[in-house]
Amino acid sequence: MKIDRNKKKHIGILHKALQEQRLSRQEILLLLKSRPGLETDLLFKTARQLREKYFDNKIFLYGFVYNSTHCRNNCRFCYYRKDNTLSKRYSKSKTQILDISCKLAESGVHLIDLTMGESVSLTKNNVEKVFELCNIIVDIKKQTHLPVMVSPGVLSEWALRQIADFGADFYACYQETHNPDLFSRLRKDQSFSQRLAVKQKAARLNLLTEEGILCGVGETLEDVADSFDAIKKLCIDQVRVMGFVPQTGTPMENHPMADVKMELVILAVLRLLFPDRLIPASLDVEGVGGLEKRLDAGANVVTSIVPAGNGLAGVAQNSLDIEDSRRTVAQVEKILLSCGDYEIARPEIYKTWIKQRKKENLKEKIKL
Ligand code: SAM
Ligand code: MD0
Ligand code: SF4
Repeated sequence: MKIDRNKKKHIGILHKALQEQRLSRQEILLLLKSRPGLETDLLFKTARQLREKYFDNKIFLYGFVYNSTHCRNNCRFCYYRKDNTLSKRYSKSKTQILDISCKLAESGVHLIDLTMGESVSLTKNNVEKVFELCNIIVDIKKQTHLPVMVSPGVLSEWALRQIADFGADFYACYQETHNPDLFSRLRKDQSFSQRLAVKQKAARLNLLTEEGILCGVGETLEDVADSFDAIKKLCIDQVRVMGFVPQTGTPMENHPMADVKMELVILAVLRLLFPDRLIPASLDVEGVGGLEKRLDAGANVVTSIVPAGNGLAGVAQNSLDIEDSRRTVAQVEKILLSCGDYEIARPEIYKTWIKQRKKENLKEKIKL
């Protein structure tokens, strides 16, 4: 019977993935079409098995510091786009950033993610502003003894070199889609090729890199498969998918929220294709209520942990679960315990992973 043949095919592909054999484009597309029920159950199970192979049951936690919500760009999906008069703008001082980072470190996160709207002065190589950021990176590292990720948007090679030299560990910059047409609709007036190339440049400077897919914004499954190919070529260390959340005051405010089931399927396929890389479960899409399902689909990092009482915003969910202290290590730990199988990793485990990846990248990325 046809149904049985499809089921057999599906199981066969998952078996191949578990053995870490290369999957064809057709096989990947079939996985992306997994139907809810048995097919997604098996897909998620395979993703968990691969995660366990490389990370055991250990979960990493990232503290999120959205230090400036001013932005020069007009991404159609984003609450902080320049033209959105409804979005609250703030810029935290160095003292505030350090204070928040220390609180996050004390609470038990493994990394501090310093994120900001794309600033005109940073992109234009304003030396003073670039070194201001570099000094913040140095001081966060000195005071928290934690690795630092920076998410400042597209930077010049010179600015990237400075942040690398001053000790940043990770550079995050999400393409959202690897379909240039869709990109130009989403990130209007921004260069597709520059945004892609900046990750390669960062990698050559031995920064670890994060790439991301935004789903539910009009992409096809072929586009998602293209993203997987592009990510493979980039040698990415952390890879994410986030479901689109409509934002008031933006051109996409009436566009429906992404289908969470699809986000989970993409997340699981990412785990199959990048089994030894970091894959976030972001609290910035459905808050803490969405954590368990993302871990069940193969994620191994909880991102967007935000301390209350500091006037900090999230990106896709600017306030959800923040001021009621739910995006905290304590809450996340409770959820991990209630799920049964997970454990927060000891800080050394994360640091060792980072060190090891940097070493491997030195070899791999020389070829880029
Ligand atoms: N301004 C920098 C940039 O754009 O690279 C740093 C901010 S970056 C972390 C913001 C990311 O959050 C976007 O790249 C996108 O993937 C995600 N995001 C923004 N708005 C979103 C929305 N409405 N729904 C889901 N994800 C969103
Ligand atoms: C997150 N809100 O992890 C953050 C953000 C930026 N590096 C990450 C999108 O969900
Ligand atoms: Fe600015 Fe980043 Fe939002 Fe785009 S996604 S509008 S660059 S903050």
